[in-house]
Amino acid sequence: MNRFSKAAVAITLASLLASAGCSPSPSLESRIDSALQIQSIEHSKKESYALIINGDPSKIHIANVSTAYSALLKLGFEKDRIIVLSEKSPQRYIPKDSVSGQATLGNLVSAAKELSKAVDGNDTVVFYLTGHGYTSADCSILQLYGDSDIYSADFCGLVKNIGAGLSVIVSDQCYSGGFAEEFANFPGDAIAVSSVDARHETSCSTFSIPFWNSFSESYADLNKDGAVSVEETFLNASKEHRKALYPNEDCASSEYVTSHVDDAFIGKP
Ligand SMILES: [Ca+2]
Ligand SMILES: [Ca+2]
Repeated sequence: MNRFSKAAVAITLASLLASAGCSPSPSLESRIDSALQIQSIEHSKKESYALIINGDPSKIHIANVSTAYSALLKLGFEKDRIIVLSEKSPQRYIPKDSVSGQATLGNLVSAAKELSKAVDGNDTVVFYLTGHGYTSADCSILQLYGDSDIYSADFCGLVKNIGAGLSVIVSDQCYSGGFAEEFANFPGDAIAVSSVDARHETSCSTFSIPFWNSFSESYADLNKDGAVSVEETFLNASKEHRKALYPNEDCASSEYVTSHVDDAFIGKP
């Protein structure tokens, strides 16, 4: 059984339990459905959505999630359009206005499915992946919560199915370059950045904290046009990352991969 078949079985099982009255709390899908107001959504509106994914309970990864969440709010993302899938109990540090759940493969597939109903070609979706990553047979893999993970190619497939006008993918786990590189031939507009290439381990926060914080720093606006773009915040984060990990250049070999676009702004101008 492949990974998606396993996820489909898990979702079916959850649906059966729910229909039998065994689940007192609303499912992740129904909570996302309600937060995004999918039934009454006006597709002509240009919206920004975010999906944060972290499978690890360590403080450093939870701090990454919180930093990304705060930065997205500062950029003008609305709380009810930020979905956070993070380890065991993200509701401890994510406000109720945002939907949160455990970062299992089943929940990730459900979140992507719900987003695909809300999102269309005039919307932006930002994905942030953090936690532990590893590699097997030259494939980059992100550890999810519990006994699950996702391969870079499967993740790229989920992003493709969501169908945003612009997809921005930020990943900082070890071997995360494999995730960024998946988007080089993406059919839509995509910018994918990673803290390291597909062949090395790295330190996540030395990249991601400056990445998320740079959006609101005037010094990161390199061309002085009044706003910090994705490439500008990437360049600033890469510089800080290299400085923090010096002299280990392999661990700081961050990547900036694009498809059909060179750079973009995210959030509200
Ligand atoms: Ca729209
Ligand atoms: Ca700028």
